Amino acid sequence: MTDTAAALAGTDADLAVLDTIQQRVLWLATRIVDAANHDRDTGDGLKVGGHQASSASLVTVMTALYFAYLDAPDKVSVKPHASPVFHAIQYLLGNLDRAYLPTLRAFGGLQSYPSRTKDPDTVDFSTGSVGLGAAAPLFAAATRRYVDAHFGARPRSRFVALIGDAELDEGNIWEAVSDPATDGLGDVMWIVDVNRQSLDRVVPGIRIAQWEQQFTGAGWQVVEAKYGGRLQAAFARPAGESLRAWIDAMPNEHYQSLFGLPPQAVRQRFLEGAPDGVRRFCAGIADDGEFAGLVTDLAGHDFRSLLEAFGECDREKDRPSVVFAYTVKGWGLPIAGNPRNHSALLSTAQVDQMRERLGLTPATEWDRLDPMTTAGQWVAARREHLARAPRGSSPAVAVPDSAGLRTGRPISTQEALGRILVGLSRDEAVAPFLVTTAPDVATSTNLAGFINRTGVFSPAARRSWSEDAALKWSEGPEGQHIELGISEMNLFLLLGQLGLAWDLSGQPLLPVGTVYDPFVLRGLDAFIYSVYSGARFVVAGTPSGVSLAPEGGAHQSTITASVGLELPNVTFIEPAYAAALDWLICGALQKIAAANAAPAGTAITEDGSYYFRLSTRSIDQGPFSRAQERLGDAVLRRQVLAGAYQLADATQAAADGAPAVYLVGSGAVMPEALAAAGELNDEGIAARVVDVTSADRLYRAWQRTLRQGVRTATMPSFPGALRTVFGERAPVVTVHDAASHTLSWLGSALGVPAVSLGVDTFGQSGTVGDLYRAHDLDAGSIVNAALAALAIGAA
Ligand SMILES: Cc1ncc(C[n+]2csc(CCOP(=O)(O)OP(=O)(O)O)c2C)c(N)n1
Ligand SMILES: [Mg+2]
Repeated sequence: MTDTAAALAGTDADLAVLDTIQQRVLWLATRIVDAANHDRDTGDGLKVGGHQASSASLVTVMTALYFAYLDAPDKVSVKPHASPVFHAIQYLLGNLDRAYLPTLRAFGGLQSYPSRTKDPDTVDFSTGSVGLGAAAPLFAAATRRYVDAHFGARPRSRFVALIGDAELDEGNIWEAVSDPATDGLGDVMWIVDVNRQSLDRVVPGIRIAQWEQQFTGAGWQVVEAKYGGRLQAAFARPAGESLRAWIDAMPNEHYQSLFGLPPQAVRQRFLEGAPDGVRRFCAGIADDGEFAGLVTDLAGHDFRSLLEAFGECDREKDRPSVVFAYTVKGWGLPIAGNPRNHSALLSTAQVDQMRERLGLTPATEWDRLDPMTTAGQWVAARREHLARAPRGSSPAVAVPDSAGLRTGRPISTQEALGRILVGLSRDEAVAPFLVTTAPDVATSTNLAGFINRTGVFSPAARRSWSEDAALKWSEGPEGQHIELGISEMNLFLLLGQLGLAWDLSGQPLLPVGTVYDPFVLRGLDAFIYSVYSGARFVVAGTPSGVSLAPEGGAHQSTITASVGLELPNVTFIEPAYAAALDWLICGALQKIAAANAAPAGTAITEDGSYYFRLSTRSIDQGPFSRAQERLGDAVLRRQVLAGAYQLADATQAAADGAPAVYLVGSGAVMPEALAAAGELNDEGIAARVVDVTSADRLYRAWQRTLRQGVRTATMPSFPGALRTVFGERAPVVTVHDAASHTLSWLGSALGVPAVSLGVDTFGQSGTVGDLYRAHDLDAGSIVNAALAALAIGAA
């Protein structure tokens, strides 16, 4: 517990100051939403929205945190619908300009939900998709543990999450809590806002008991902040225990119905079905107003109870803690406890009354607390206490252009990835910063070589019980692979936090994750969450496509390439050849290293995170070597990084005046494209083969020039990346072991007829030959597609 909090738990005067502060926080949060809805003319007829009730239920908890408990290095994730409370607090602390207060949900204004990348004040964790922002601090704490073990201890941070009670329905919460990688994180404190309401309804029954068992079973400390001071005092009186037992056993719906009632009706509703002992005890409290206040006196609105609960969490060093803080949704507002209050807004008259009650006027309503008052001085002291030291900058990790991968034999991109990582782990400048992770697929995605060299991370050294020459699996604090259980959500949440270590732990890392490509979709929302938060990492989806032939439809990815291409802040890359992959992985890590090292506020051009779609199909590397001889390393590398290069020229015989066609492939299907080109060239058709290493980079280059044209109302230019490779105007065939749509835009970009081959139905078991034939990815189908494209062009 901090000094302030320790000192404070004792004095009523301090609690009174906190109460003054929380009244202003509640007012500002309420008014921020009110202004968004009533002061602005949006002109489009759409309701603006915002959540006054959800905000109000966390006002006491957040006031206790920011104005008594937190220290500067602590990191907090705020539940999405409490963003007005967060901004009100940042404003009172002097960290947010007043001009922003009326801009909630306006373009360029305060975001609806806390956003690391879009909000003007410092947000530690983005939230919005419930469950994800809640779990993020757990992975940030796991990241800090890793950073401390490898680079020396940082100043201690506590990782706090403020979570709605219905948010605990999200499965990813429990995946995060139960993963051994999050065991024992004593600096984690989750605070559940137990207002017994979700969006639609009062949560049925009493869920808490079950949730508490789930946390306890996963090794967490569970702390309850349930009853306020008045109720606790009542319980301590003779026969008071019967009152506690009665409230404890009361279903949520019954308890919640008390809030909508006038005080004189509360007693009867409260005592419906109560045993005689409870009735006798309650008869001793004659005043209806006092009675109603007593039975709804919850610890989530009682500073002393909350600070005691936080202190209990603080004292627990060896496991995460969760506080169940019982609150009232809409606390202090006329909509308090109403089961339909989730999106309810106070009327203008109600806001006017509230302003008046607080002694504010339209002229003073947005003011900060007067610095001459005790509350104003308290806030000023907290502002100083919470001021963070500016993040130091360190030189970028010097990642080489290539890990020096050499191979003369056929190899798959998946195997090549494993060897590239081993190569980088031998590079002393890069190795310390590499960290890999996988959801129980490390060995089957070829991370074994890296793991053999670097070991598996565990906070304490662990004895190995098996001796395996091929895989060492030695676990200890110096290990650089973090193994997860089978949870793709956890993979992307951990990658996201490793990818933010430069910010939240002051230590740039180079995180690399692997996952079976079809199951990228299983973690997609966490993937989106992490890149929306600004995290930078590399993820390899492997194996991928129907090229994983024997495994069948459940393991064959189809739409992942489209997903990779369309995800903002993600660069999607799918090379065919090992040497190209080497350049591309190193290029990605170079960009991550540079962006991580850039001082805050610098404008940097970066690609965000990187998604490599890799295959287990070994292919002959000869064609790439020949392209290397033809183009030279420097030119070829530049083109590979830009997104495409010519893998094979048309043969001379076919070149003189022959009809021309481009066979454009990506990934594991390049051998079929080459074979088809051979056949076409033999038939007198000038077929050139283009290997698309990043459909995403090509597409972006095209879109950039188009948008430029749109914005300036001028003729768009033809992007360089396409011009270099497609020198001639000729029909194209696109070939991809992924949805045919992924590359089908090329025809439009080049202004030529296009036939797109790809996998548009679910796969099945078979051989690569069987499946390529079934999906028209075999050389014969590619030849026919070329003839069709030529025919369309000629028609
Ligand atoms: C993944 C996801 N699903 C649905 C929603 C829509 N939603 C927003 S809040 C909410 C209910 C939240 O209830 P609770 O967590 O108890 O919050 P509170 O009562 O504090 O508002 C729902 C369903 C969402 N934001 N994210
Ligand atoms: Mg709730």
